[in-house]
Amino acid sequence: MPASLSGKWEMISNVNFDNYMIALGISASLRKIAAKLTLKKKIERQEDQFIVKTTSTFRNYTVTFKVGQEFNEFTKGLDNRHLKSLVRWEGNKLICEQTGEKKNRGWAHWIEDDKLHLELFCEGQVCKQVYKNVSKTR
Ligand code: ECB
Repeated sequence: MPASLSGKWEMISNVNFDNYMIALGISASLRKIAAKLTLKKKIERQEDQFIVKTTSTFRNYTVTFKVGQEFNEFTKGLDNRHLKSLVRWEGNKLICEQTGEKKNRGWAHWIEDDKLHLELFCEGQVCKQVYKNVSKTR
């Protein structure tokens, strides 16, 4: 059973995604496409280095970071903003603060009941996504 964030995950629920995208300033036409997607995550971890790949039939997005080391993030294909991002552990939650034009922006990942949980937040809006594990085991 997956006790870590690493592995392959597929979205099974997505609450308040539209308001999160509105907070990011995403156009109505793009939001309509994005709302229909079943997002997948592939999370790889090597010591404190993480690679988080979000994929879909429409667009993909990859971020690579080390816990505790601020990095420059460009949200290419999302809202296309430049951010200063910092990821830290808070208990069993992996938390990212994304500093830039938008206030109170970031995300949090954790495992609960063998599911990958994700909160995406921006300017008071919180989108809550849950992913099931689809890692191949043999
Ligand atoms: C990569 C799929 C993008 C599909 C939506 C395309 C356009 C809509 C534009 C912006 C919407 C904002 C976010 C899209 C939702 C998910 C993308 C990744 C969100 C994120 O920051 O994930 C973190 C935590 O897992 C790692 O990058």
